[in-house]
Amino acid sequence: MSEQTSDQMTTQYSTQIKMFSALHPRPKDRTFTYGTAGFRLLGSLLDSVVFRVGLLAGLRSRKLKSQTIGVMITASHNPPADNGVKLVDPQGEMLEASWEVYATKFANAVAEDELVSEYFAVAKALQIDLATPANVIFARDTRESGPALVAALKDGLSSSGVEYKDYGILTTPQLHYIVKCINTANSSTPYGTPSEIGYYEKLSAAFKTILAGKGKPPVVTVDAANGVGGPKLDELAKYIGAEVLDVTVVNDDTATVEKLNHQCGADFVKTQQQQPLGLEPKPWALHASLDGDADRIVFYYVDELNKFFLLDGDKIASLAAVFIRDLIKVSALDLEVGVVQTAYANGSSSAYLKDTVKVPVKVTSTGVKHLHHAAQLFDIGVYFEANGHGTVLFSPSAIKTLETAEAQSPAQKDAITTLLSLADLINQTVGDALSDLLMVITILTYMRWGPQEWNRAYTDFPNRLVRVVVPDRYVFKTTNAERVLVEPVGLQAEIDALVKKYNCGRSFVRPSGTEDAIRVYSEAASRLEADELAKKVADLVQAWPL
Ligand code: 16G
Ligand code: MG
Repeated sequence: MSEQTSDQMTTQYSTQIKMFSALHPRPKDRTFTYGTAGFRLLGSLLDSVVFRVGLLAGLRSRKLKSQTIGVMITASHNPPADNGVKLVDPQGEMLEASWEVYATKFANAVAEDELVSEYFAVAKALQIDLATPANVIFARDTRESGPALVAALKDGLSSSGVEYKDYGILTTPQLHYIVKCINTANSSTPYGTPSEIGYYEKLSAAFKTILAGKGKPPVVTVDAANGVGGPKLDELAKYIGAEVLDVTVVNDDTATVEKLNHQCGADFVKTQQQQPLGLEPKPWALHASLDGDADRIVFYYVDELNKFFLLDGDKIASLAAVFIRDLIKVSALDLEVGVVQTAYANGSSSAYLKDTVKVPVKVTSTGVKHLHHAAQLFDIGVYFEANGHGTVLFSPSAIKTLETAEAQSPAQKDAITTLLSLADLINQTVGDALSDLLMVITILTYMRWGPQEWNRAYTDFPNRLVRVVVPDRYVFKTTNAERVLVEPVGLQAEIDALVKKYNCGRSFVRPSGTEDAIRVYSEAASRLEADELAKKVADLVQAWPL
């Protein structure tokens, strides 16, 4: 292929893309947007979108000197009939934001001719040589619409001359992991073996190393939302061995498609603040729920009266921050751990981190890509959304410091090796429910804590999240990490006036990045106040003349 010129490629791709695109017609009455987590809608409407994502993935690879790009087909925690597609950049990160507009343009091009001209226009504008080889890998979750969408993707890739590899069914973070492994294989710091088995081997080895001689980990029961996380966690557990980790996976029925995320999984547990269907919690024991593509996790337990206690992303961030801060102290190395949260972080968690743990806390807009980039600015950056999306990033310089440190005592040596093993245990590409599960278990084992001790760090302020449907959500514009509304003008002042009337009141309004709705969040000193504040702000938004 490299012997062919760019002009020859232009003619060839133009013909092929037109021909294949005709097999994947775009639904006429739809506008598609590449949002916070890619394209997401009813699986039956996604055929043309996925075909076109294939075209864009190839261009992205060509632009980045043939590095491998990932494409994940999943709709995460959404209902079984939904599906979605998103791109993964070479280091396993989310697609660079500036490319989202091209994704949206491709998806909305009306006829084949328009799509082809968009394709060449992007190639030209970004000076992409179409004779450069392109490499893409992809995977999907367990949804029924997955195989047909994979077929559409393959057409998009083949029609534009892209080399691809199908990784079958994976969790989202497994695909991110493999993308990074492939692209770092020939570097001085290869991330790992680029396969599903390589993933299990890396995580299980780090887990066993870190826990050697540290006692028995707590027993854990995991609700896998009847999604891809179930079979994958079973597999990971085999590599770890039942003698090391006692984990029971429930809600692991991926064959009954309608069960996916149905009254179970991380999103259900977090939003309903209750245990999932299909899991009978044992008092004081550790339980967790994954979401449908296993990139989110929340933990919980019940007391003997079956009262439910949630340990969400904020609690995970706090646990990780304290643990890492203490290890750094013992290591006596000049490293800083910081935490990144969003406006949804419970105010009590932010206060605890700043005032008690005394670590820097940064707030960004919602969405993994924002948190991830902010976390990269710390030596060790802990980032979690309250909903359980998150991970801990170790900067290359922090790794170097740890690797070259000369320990002066056994305690210091232990702290340094533990930090290094944590960097292997925790997925460095994206929030990963399986990897986060092992991290939490590791920390609890070190601390000799059960979920109750973990929960003691701080008490959440009661809070409420309300969804408001408005004629046009794009009228709502925010600033300051989505905490302040700048448009519609005047609305923020009214919200502020309401908030002032409540003890420890806080409320913000932002347009959803994934649904056609506005979200209103509130928290206050009591349940009643938090509920009332949310209702009043929601009423205000609803009644605002647009
Ligand atoms: C997406 C984001 C998630 C965020 C959620 C907010 C990724 C991979 N996922 O699911 O992080 O919490 O959107 O949804 O970035 P919203 O904008 O509808 O409130
Ligand atoms: Mg997810």
